[in-house]
Amino acid sequence: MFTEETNIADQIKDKYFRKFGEDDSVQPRVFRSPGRINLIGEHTDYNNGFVLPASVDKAVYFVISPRTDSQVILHAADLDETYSFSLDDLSKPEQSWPHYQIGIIEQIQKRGLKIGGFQTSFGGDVPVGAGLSSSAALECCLLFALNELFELNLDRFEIVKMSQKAENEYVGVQCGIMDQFASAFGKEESVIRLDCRSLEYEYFPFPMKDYLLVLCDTSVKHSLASSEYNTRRLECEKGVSILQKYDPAILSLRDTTPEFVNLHKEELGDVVFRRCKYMTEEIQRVQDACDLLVQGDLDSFGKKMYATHQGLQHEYEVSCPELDFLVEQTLDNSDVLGARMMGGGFGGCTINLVKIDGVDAFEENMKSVYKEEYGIDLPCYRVKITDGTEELK
Ligand code: GAF
Repeated sequence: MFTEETNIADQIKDKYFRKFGEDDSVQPRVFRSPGRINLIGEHTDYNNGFVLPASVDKAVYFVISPRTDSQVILHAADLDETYSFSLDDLSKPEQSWPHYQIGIIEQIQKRGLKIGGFQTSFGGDVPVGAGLSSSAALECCLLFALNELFELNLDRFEIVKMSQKAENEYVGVQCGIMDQFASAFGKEESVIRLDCRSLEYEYFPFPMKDYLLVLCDTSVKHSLASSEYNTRRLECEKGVSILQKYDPAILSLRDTTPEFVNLHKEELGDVVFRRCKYMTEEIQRVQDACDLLVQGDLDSFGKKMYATHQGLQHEYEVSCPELDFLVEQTLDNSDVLGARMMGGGFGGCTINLVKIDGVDAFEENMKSVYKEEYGIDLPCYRVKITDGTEELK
């Protein structure tokens, strides 16, 4: 992974020139797509609900040029590994890192769009496996770049949807649309309230003058992550199929309420009931949290973050001991307004809203207790909210 000591885009550009040589007639172009955080609204995207993500100052960069043949040369600059193939053969290689890029090319071809060969060095500083969605950043960045290079005329919505499809169909992860949307539509110092059904969105200012967002990275990823993710989706679908017998207008959990779910508790059964309860409450929580942001009431906003964690831990059951431990450690710290696990779960980061004056002490304490409990050095990332996918000129 690259560090911020020198400009990361320049570091990757250097690697590009070392790999492909300098050609004065064609200057490579440079694109950036950020990783994302999510303030509130977890697992709600595939239930057609609301989410509140933002894109951050940890990003993926592609340094890229078209070629005159139909070869694609992908150079993973941080691993210094290369994978080459022809646009006529999109078969899946054994190593997994090229799957995201090939998935994007497959989507382009499925839409009947034409691109030529290209060569690229790519990399960045989004920590992999930490729940900041480096995969969505990779997908959006490459598709955005190819859209510019080959004049495909795709708008940002199409870029988001095709990137999600690449992940669903080629990579094989049944993710929702939040991560790709946040990476493509991010805006400096703003969080995005996204309606995952209509893709209508609104920016809410989230200036970080007095507070910082700090991610504490458990550095674990339990193997349950992807199988349990798919199971949660099925459990939600099961809930919908039961509830719509009583109200045919319920097409997803977005369309119902905690009260209605409660009325059918027995028929839903313990597990599906708890999934539906969490989901309907969380979708409402996003709306309430946005009202609190408008009122400038960050104390109450932070309490909502804790409520989300409770729901994810006990009702949706996607947390893990390391995440619960980190959230618990913040409860007596008056500098922390809110904390919760972030992303799909079973590892990755907690997100913490911390008073700026207390951040150093907060990090010091978290690192020390985590080391004592798990023997692991706890990476902490202070993230800033930045613009989404763009070309760097
Ligand atoms: C992962 C998925 F990719 C997202 O679509 C979303 O469901 C998230 O988990 C949970 O909110 O990041």
